[in-house]
Amino acid sequence: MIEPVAIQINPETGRMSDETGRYRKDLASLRHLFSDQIACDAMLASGTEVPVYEVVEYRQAGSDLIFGTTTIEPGQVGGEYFMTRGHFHQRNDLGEVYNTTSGDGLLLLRSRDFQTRTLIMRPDSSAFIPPGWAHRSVNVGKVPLVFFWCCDPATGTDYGDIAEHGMGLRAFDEAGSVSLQRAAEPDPTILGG
Ligand code: S6P
Ligand code: ZN
Repeated sequence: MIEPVAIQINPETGRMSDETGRYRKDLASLRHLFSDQIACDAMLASGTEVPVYEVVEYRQAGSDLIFGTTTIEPGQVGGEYFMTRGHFHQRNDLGEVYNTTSGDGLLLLRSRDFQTRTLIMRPDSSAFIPPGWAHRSVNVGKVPLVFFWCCDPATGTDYGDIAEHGMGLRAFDEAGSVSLQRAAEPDPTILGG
């Protein structure tokens, strides 16, 4: 039997008292995510690293649960807010829960047949992400967006579809307000049927 354990999580930084893994994504490695490549290159020109988000996780071998935090810095590239890559789960029967602990965000969701949804991310709100919905988190605020996530470690992450076809929606700052822009649905002939 696995021993029960309590882990302290700082709601404003996402730091955890115990962790089994972490990774960080900077703008250079996420360049392809943003629609304005010229603005992105200008931000990268100095060579200084631009941190975008960090993921910290806790897992134990043999458990059906994995959890952690994601912290997205405030920022924009040509008006488009900083965001995560976005992914489907490899397992189409496994969903996820996000609980926002700090900041203001938007959760963009997309199905395989290009339906889109959005959910507000804020500290009084948890998101139920059912199986079959790709999810991307966007920081639309001025402070780090921090959320707790929990799923089955068997979910797996599939980045290919979103990298190729996008989320169907993009979130921009327009004079201080969030503006959602709908991307054209991919042409099925281009998709190959
Ligand atoms: C994994 C879960 C999160 C994300 C993280 C980064 O199922 O949804 O841990 O991995 O928020 O997002 P992404 O799309 O870059 O993996
Ligand atoms: Zn996920």
